[in-house]
Amino acid sequence: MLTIYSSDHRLHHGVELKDGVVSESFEKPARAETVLAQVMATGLGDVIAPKSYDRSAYIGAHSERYVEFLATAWSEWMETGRTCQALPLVWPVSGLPSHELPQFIDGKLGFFSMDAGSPINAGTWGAVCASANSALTGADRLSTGSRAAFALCRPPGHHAGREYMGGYCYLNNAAIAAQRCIEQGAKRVVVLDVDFHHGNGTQEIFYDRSDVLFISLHGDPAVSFPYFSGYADERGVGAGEGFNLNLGLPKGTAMTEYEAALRLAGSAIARHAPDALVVSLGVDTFEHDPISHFRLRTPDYLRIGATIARFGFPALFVMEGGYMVDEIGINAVNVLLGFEGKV
Ligand code: OKP
Ligand code: ZN
Repeated sequence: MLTIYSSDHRLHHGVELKDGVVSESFEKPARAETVLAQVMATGLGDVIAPKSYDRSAYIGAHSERYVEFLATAWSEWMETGRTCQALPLVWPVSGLPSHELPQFIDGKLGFFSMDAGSPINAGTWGAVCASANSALTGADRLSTGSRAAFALCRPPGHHAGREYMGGYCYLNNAAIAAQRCIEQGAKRVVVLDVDFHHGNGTQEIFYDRSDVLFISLHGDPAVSFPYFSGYADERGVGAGEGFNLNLGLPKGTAMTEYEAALRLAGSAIARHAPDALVVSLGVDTFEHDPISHFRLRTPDYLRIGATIARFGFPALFVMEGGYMVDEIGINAVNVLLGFEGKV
């Protein structure tokens, strides 16, 4: 299986507000390096750099003004004389009267975000574009007949909505890839999200559409980030009604229950009969992940990959989360090896 990877991900090295202190984010460069090292060590296949794409390739999944904000946020932040990373600290929650776009950067940061988990620094936009371009390059491989590809994206994307960043995400790589598949002629696409966290951004982007079915297996939002999205009664709206499937799972979920949910996803995928399957591949479902609470083990990821292969559709795997740096490589690549039948 071909891997698409750019070392430009290193340009982005974020901070995180944890326990009242700003420290290094769990979402750090070593994550992608570890996955790449495992791709090489197992001989998964060739590794290529992403092609470059015009900013317009991100529009469709995102709004133009949001992409413009991401591209210019750091320079606007610097103009105010600050050199620390830019973090939002105020949000237009439903009780506040104005939902107009502010003119000042601190207001814009809150307007275009869901939380303070997506800091912006000098290298963020470069890394974000390389990440999205990796997913786009993978989508184009599928459109030209490949059976599978792996976009080793960093930063991740599935929490990013049409007009907001959050949860370490900026551009929604999987949604951008799914949209690209449609634009290149796919009639129907499925985005299957196996990251521990609900892919609220991907859900939002395709919520009113019937061409892209979104399915997510994730920790019950009553007790898991992102808390305000991911319930079973979110089934889509208008033409998209019935084309959104949330499979929330309880704390401590292990492979037996996980596989049952994956089989349910499989039936929904078969009914949709997609031309392409985009897999939001997070491995924060791992038993030792520091920010999640499922109990999947390293060999389980081989079975997840084999199960996805049996669905029988061309698949683009897009890297999302996974924070136990030592095992993230083995676990992510196990899914790909399982898919290839190299078990
Ligand atoms: C991104 B992805 C941890 C707080 C959680 C956000 C988690 C984002 C996960 N102290 N903050 O879905 O893996
Ligand atoms: Zn996650």
